[in-house]
Amino acid sequence: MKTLSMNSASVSTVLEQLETDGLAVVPDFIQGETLASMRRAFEARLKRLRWNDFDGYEKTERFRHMVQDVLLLDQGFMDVAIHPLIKQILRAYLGDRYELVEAKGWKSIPTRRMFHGWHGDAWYDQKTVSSIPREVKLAFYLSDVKTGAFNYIKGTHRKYQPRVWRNHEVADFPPSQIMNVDGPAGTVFLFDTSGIHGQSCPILEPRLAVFYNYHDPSVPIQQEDLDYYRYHPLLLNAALLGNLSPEDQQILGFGNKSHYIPGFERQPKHTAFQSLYKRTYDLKVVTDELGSRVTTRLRHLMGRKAGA
Ligand SMILES: O=C(O)CCC(=O)C(=O)O
Ligand SMILES: [Fe+2]
Repeated sequence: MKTLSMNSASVSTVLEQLETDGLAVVPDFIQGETLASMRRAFEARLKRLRWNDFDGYEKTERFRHMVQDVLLLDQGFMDVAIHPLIKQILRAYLGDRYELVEAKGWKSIPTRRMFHGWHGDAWYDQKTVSSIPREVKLAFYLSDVKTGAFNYIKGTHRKYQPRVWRNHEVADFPPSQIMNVDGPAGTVFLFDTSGIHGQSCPILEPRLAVFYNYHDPSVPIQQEDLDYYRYHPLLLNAALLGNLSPEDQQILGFGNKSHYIPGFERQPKHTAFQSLYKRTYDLKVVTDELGSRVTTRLRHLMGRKAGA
């Protein structure tokens, strides 16, 4: 594929960096019309909050507008997720049983506030799993990133159970160990999520970034992610699923019901606000309908008068 580029020589470099540093960057991986089309589709979702019959972003925190299920959006999102060289890297690092378990992105809103500090990603049930199971995120930027870049402390992967790290703890690592992944739109990076990482601060311009999450779905998930149905089976777009190999189907979780919760209902939140909103909107639907009936009647009457 012309507009997704990585040569096979760099596969071994990426793997080596992933093993030793926990992070590897592939500059200019997504280019040209593929990149432009992905960005257009992503920005269309960022135009408004998801509501009623409008797709859009979710807002559950102040400085991020979340776009869920990006594999629905454009062929490029699918092609990156199961690119042959990416699969080669993931298979070597994660083993044969990995799947893509989450594909979402967001716009970070400019701020000087460190709203999402240093951490290793918590995802598995630490009460029953004592090892550190492997998980890789593949991330890419859809905007040029100069500030608010992804930061990673090299070599901290596979050492600590994932948790939030305080700034004073991170200050103990030499600054030379901190990788600042800035770069133009289309930059791809892969990281072992157990390493210490976070978005740097300040963020001076909006940042568009997408994160794909790959791990073995048979590893027990922590309770809060089960409650939220975070790793729901991927939502896919039939138009974008041509030519999938059996391996691709496995990576996308075809037929795997292990994370499927029939009839799932998320614990409701903001219920008073929602009911006020619903009643106001119900009223609007009724007044709109009455208004259009009155207009039709008036037009009818005027027509009769003009004809009389
Ligand atoms: O937004 C960022 O740069 C950090 C994201 C992050 O921590 C993650 O996806 O695990
Ligand atoms: Fe993270």
